[in-house]
Amino acid sequence: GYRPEKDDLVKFLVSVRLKQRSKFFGDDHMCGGCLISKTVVLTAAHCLVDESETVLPRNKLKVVAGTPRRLLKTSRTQQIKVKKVRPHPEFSAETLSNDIGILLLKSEMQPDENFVAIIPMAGEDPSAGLKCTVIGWGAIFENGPLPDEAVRGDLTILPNEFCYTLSLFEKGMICASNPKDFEVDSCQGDSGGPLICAGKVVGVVSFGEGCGKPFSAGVYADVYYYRNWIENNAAKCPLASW
Ligand code: 4AZ
Repeated sequence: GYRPEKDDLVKFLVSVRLKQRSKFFGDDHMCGGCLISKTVVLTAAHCLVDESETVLPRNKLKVVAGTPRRLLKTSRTQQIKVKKVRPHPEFSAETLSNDIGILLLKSEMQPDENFVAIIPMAGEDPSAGLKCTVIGWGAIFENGPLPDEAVRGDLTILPNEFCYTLSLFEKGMICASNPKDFEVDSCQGDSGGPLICAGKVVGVVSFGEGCGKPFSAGVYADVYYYRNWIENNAAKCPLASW
């Protein structure tokens, strides 16, 4: 990825964290996510279950917004506990199908012009060639360290004919890469974070054949494909317009 001077997209990114047992340790960044309303976080299902696909208890999780730096709490940082953990019920850790989920928060995040913003979801099927940006605190290269500052990378949505050449690719998924620089990619720790195209969340970081491999691509859950499940499961929490 690259690091622009001023990031206008980091306000859309939240950190889904695993709470530590001791107050002497910071909470661990586990996954990215984004706010689709003041109380609903969109993320990946694989962030919300353990190895045996058991849903994580809500009291083990929290969501941090307004934190462009992963390790630095500021006056803009908002941390909220989780009321409901809802991975897609048909998520499979084996095939990675339906890798999308939501967290309902115990109280509202307060949008703040520069640091915390709600993102509208895609209102149509993404087409090949669409220019997008992925953002997260994921590893800066395969098996590399997590950055302190969120990193973003510019990607292009690829045609389905190409995506189906990737292992495990199936309906409900989209794939994207940067054909000019294959090192620009999502990676471990970016999972659950948003793939943003024209100001809307189009994908959720899901998986890949490693990170940054030439002629490969990252795989994302297709937000528009799952729109009805998302709407039904965010019930009673009004969402930003489609
Ligand atoms: C991961 O391990 C991961 N290049 C996420 C995204 C990608 C690869 C790995 C896509 O969470």
